[in-house]
Amino acid sequence: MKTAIITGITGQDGSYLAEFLLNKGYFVVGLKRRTSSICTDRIDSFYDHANFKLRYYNLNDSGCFYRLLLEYKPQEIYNLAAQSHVKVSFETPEETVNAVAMGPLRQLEAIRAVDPTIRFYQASSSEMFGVNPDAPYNEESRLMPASPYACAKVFAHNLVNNYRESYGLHASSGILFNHESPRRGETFVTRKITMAAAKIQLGFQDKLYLGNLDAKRDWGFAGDYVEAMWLMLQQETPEDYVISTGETYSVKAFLESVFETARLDIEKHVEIDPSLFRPQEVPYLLGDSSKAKKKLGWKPKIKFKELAAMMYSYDIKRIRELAFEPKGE
Ligand code: NAP
Ligand code: G4F
Repeated sequence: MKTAIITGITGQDGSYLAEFLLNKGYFVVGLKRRTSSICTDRIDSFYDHANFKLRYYNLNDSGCFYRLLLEYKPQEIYNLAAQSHVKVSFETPEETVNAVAMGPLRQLEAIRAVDPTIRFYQASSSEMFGVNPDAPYNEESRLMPASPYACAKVFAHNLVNNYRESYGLHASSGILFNHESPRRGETFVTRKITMAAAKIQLGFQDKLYLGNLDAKRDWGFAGDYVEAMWLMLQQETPEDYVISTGETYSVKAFLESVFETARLDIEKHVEIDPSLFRPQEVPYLLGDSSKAKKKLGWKPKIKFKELAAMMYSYDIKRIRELAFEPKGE
């Protein structure tokens, strides 16, 4: 039985990847940082699985990572942990860069020392293309990061390449474009919109405040994207891959799609809040994942409209259940 370590297990991608690997028969060690509230909602469905173990780890903690490698002897490591919110990275740049850039450095050093045959996946991001005007972006496109988060991701991305070339590690970066799901963090724009629409529809909220509606993103479904992570580590040769849908839509288009499904009036319920704009914006992201299609045989299954409808229908069902379920005796 193969063993995989996943950092960031409590996040959106960590939970989908763990389910995917458990279904493939892996033993999965999920790493969670200590938080004052337990926060295991996304992993409750497999928390008690016989082949799953939850352990503590923080991206700052090198010694902890060495011990985990020695204890579990994994064949694969997926580094998904990060302070992943771009706007927050302008407010907490040092914490973000320490986790996002230095975390993978510490992990790669541990792999090199403990077992250089371990295969490593790094969660790189389309944010790294930043303000590069020449979309669509592929693996060769110029990186022009526009936030502390993206600068740190570029560092980690280059480092993976450096450790691959210098030490022969099987280390790959997936340059993933935005991917969403009903498990998306509630402060990212898609989930903020679907949750607000559900609450407005059920009478629990009146206004939704948003920032820049003109930004365009290449939005896919997280459940599709974790398969690509796994495929990268099954290749004989480690390489980097762009993972995207090849279609781009504005924040406004996502809002319109959800509000149309919810039969809500944007004019009545949505207001622009200037404090939600970023010091520097990434205006346009569009990916070209031809390489992943050709070499990994990967392609996205769920596209924009279906994704928006899926997220809204999950939120309205959940909020209805939370609000109206019987409270017991
Ligand atoms: P997410 O939902 O924000 O999850 C991030 C995970 O990292 C959470 O489990 C979080 O723990 C953990 N974490 C944060 N700081 C940590 C630290 N110092 N030590 C240990 N764990 C820490 O992010 P996601 O959407 O699943 O994304 C997964 C990865 O892909 C991230 O690296 C992200 O930057 C990258 N990425 C995401 C996208 C996307 O569109 N989703 C696109 C490209 C790249 P808590 O639960 O305690 O906060
Ligand atoms: O949903 P967002 O916060 O995602 P963003 O900044 O694109 O970053 C996400 O995708 C990256 C991959 O490209 C990941 F690396 C990163 O970890 C994260 O998962 O914002 C999307 C767009 C932005 O242009 C933002 O300015 O929506 C705009 N926006 C407008 N109003 C808003 C809001 N974003 C947020 N979070 N909240 C708003 O109220």
